[in-house]
Amino acid sequence: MERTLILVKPDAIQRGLAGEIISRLERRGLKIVAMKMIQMDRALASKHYAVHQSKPFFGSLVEFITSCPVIAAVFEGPSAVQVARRTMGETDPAKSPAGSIRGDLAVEVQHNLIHGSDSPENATKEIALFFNASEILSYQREIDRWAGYS
Ligand code: IDP
Ligand code: MG
Repeated sequence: MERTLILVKPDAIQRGLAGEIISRLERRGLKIVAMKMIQMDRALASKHYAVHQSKPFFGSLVEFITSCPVIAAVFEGPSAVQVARRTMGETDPAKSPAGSIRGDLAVEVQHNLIHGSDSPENATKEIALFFNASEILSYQREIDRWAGYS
């Protein structure tokens, strides 16, 4: 069982696409184990996107991600990182396949609606930036019980 950090970005909130995006991840089979709406500040944005600090788009990326509230969530499931990334599509919506979130709903690279962790190691780090352990409410045991596994 794996976890990944998802951010529903400001463009998605402003366009009223939060439900659609969350729904696609849920319908894929990932489970929400934590979720909150937050206004990211520059400090959090800089930490979250530290790997992109030297890129020419870093400044505008921080401006964008702090421009209005985002929904931060942790999704859980088998291969959650890869499953979420495939459901999202490529970084550039223009290169994303139809059927993916970015391929169906976005056109430009900065305003690509959603963040998803790119590795299990980064997922662990990113989740810790946004959530305390006590805010992550896994109910896998209940799901196993319904399925008759325990
Ligand atoms: P990812 O979100 O698919 O993991 P990253 O390469 O980690 O993509 O880039 C982080 C975010 O920075 C992207 O989701 C996008 O919003 C923005 N971004 C990436 N490349 C560019 C670019 O070339 N121009 C403007 N913004 C970019
Ligand atoms: Mg990334």
